[in-house]
Amino acid sequence: MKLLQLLPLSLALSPLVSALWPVPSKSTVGNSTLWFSADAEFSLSYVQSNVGFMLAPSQLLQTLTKRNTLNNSSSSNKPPITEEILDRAIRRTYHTILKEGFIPWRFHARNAEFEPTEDTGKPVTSIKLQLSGPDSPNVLKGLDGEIDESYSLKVTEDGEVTVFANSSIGLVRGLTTFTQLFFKHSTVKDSAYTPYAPVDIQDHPAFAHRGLNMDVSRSYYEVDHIKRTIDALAYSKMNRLHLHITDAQSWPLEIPSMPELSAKGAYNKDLVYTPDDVAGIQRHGALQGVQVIIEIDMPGHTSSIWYSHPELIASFNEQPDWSTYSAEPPSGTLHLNDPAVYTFIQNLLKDLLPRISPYTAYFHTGGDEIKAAAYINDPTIKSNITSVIQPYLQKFVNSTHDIVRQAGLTPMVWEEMVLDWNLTLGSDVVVQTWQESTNVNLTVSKGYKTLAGNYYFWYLDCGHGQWINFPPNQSASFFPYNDYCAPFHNWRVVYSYDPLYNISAEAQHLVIGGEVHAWAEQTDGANLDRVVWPRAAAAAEILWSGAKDPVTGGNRSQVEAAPRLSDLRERLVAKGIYAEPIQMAFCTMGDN
Ligand code: CP6
Repeated sequence: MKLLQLLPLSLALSPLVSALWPVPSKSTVGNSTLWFSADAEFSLSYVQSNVGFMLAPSQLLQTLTKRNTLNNSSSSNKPPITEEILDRAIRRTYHTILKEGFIPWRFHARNAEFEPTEDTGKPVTSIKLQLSGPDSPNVLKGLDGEIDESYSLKVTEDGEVTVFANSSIGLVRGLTTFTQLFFKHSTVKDSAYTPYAPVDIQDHPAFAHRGLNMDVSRSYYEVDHIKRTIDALAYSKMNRLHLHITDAQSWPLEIPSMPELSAKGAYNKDLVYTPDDVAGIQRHGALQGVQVIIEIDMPGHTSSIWYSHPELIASFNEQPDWSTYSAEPPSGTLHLNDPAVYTFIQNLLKDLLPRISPYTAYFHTGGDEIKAAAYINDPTIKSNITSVIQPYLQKFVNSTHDIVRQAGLTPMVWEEMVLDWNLTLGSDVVVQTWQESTNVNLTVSKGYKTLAGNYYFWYLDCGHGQWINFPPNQSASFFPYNDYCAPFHNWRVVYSYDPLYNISAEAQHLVIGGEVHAWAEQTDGANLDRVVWPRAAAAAEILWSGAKDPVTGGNRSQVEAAPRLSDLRERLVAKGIYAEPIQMAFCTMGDN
């Protein structure tokens, strides 16, 4: 009964542009056709409205478009980074519309003639990118609240396009939306059309931090897999890739001044991320407004350090009762009160942080799933009593966070640091929750900036039926989180989570966003896309557009969302992302 009532209601209230994901804050569209083609003549200009001059267009464009007239000007004082962000955004826009663009046959009645004929509508004649002022010099670092990602997009019936924003990243978001207005034509060569002109969109994100946590320690991913994931994140208007780059099972991160760490701790000498790899990944992301945040998980989840520094690790690979000492085999934790560990962390971070800080404002110091029993075997603690361990943990985290701050970065931690261990952290620290939905309320009540996203709703790798077959010299065992990390969380589950669930109006500003998670015990390059996409995009809409339908005040309608998410999925597939279908063509195709 309820569903029957919802259906016509949601159709009546459906957002005006059925193709857009995530749904913009405000949009109106018409039903005139406009064409976009490689042969169309149009001008392209960057305007800084407060300065009032034309900025030099990129050389690149001339190779991408044949007869376009470009407004040239040498009076540009646009920072080179803004130039590079926009050059790339324009290349992507062209490529997405003209090369990747998909034919939406799945969304039309069987055998329908749904496409405009060549003589219908006008061409896009100009695209004007307008910035209200110069970018912040920190535009690549993406400190929450510093980069304004809002934009407005206007497309007139005469084919004039204007994207206006307060930062180049806002223009990136606006151009992304622009591409989603277009469909490739099945017979008119190198052409795409929009059936929606005129268009007027005003858009801004609901949450500042919209991310994916990707575990690249349990499984190694090729650099290109990570970059491809970043492209899909940006296309869904996500803006953070959290790389959980070290864990108990492998240390793939090369630290030049401590080469032994990855030489001995990686699965193989080829399965490492070099400083160039990391910088390349970060730059690839930052240029599209996706900051890559590196996590070194500590003091737990560190047994991979044992392979190079056994003297720093307690309770290594305790068998068969590893679960007394860790959440996952092999057990092992850094000594907590050991000057050698302090020196180790200092050297590690002094090497790593200056290399990553140009491209991110954050550094994640981990802190999840510490088992007190592990410190019985720590010669510097020799106790499993929480109250004995706690002051040493506090000191350890204080020291680590000071190093992070000295590098100009803001520390992030997992929720246990404040909820289980009751540490007192700086007011700058971002606490990432992952267990009960109600934990968001607990961390904001303590006054911490908080990230939402928990295993019931936003763990994308759940549902494999998690077993771990241990290496032959160890005992096989049932993997404990099978019980709660199952079943598979389909897109509706992901979409039905509200980061602001149960948060009072006064505390909501502390929920700065959230992350979906791709743990990698049973994910690698072969299934990455179908594990992450399009379900990460379901979270992307919650984080960009908000979980609540502004009209009904209730959760957003899954009935309304399904065809739009299907459309986004087609666009991801067209980009080379092997995203899963969320339904068969029949469901959107309807009857003749
Ligand atoms: N690894 C690390 C993990 C998990 C966490 N941290 C995890 C816990 C429970 C589930 C899935 C993953 N594999 N380092 C928790 C933050 Cl269900």
